[in-house]
Amino acid sequence: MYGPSVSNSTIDAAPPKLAAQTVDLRSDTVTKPTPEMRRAMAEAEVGDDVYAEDPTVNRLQQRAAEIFGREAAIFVPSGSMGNLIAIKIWTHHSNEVICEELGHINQYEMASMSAIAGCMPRTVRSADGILTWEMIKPLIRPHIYYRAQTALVSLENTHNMAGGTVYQPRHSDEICDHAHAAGLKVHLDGARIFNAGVALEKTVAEITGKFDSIMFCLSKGLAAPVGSMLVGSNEFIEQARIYRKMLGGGMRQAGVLAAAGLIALEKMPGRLQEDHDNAKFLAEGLSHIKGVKVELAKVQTNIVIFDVKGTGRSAAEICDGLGKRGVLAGPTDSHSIRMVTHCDVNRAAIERALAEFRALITA
Ligand code: TLP
Repeated sequence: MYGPSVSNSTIDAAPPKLAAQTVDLRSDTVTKPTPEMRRAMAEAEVGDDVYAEDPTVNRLQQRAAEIFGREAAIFVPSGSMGNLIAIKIWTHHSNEVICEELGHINQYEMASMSAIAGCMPRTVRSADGILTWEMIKPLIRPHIYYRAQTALVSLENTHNMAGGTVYQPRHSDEICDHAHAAGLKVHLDGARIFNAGVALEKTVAEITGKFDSIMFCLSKGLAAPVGSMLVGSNEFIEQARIYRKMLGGGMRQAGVLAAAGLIALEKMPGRLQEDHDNAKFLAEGLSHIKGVKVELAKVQTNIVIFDVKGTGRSAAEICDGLGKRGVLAGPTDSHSIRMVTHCDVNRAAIERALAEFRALITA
């Protein structure tokens, strides 16, 4: 997709040539805008959003704030920028940010928290990507002037590289309560928070109420072409507006994008259960293939990460072979593969992916 060809990671794979019938399971970022989104984009009322005069962007921001039960929200070009803005607001240079080791902010955001916000990630590894206060507490630096100071805890829900795992709200609430008592802010990388809400049968407001800031993506399972939202207090969003501009993310007639975002927000969460069901079906099917190991209990949302060591082939070899058969997936390391279900792959497409996988392994 992007990056060099010498690589063993999902998102660094070389760009494939896509045939019409390709089953693209590399990510839910590949989702295309729906026909309704395209119509809304064509008809969107627009203005200059740097002057806060784009009515469609303003509507999207207001709806996002309402849905999350917060004072305000801001439309940002990407999830990565949203996370960075939050880190920038909650920290000073030389602070530390506690996060899970495989978290997106630590692995896939170009070290922006260090390069731009001047912070160090302080990481802890958790087998299912889910942190507890017991894991976080020992990582907090003592208040001594000659030690870097901890400023922020950042959680990821769902946790992408742990396979779409979900925080039980009582655990994330508990982390927020303890962190606040310790004088720390808590940010949520909720790129896929609507998937978590669906899995928990709770509203996103219910499961994010205690966080100081929330980033969520419109451009993943919700299928908007571009964009993410930052949500929080009026004061936080005012500061976010300044940093968004500083980072080059001030957009002008962005209503054409926000129009798709509004449909993503209102209409798409209601269909995510289908992606979760397809992920379970996929995982179940994979688990019957010789040499493949899937932890079915970990498949809670729309991401399936599975082990192929037992096939005697590397993850890259398998992805390469699948690609030639019209099924796209990406390695997450030398022996693991990630497949992500979304609205552009239906049950028949999943069945085809499984059939091609079986044929590849037995060939
Ligand atoms: N995730 C992408 C890749 O960058 C890995 C994917 O294919 O899953 N937080 C989380 C949890 C994410 O998964 C992603 C993107 C982001 C943030 C960043 O969003 P964008 O791509 O909009 O910057």
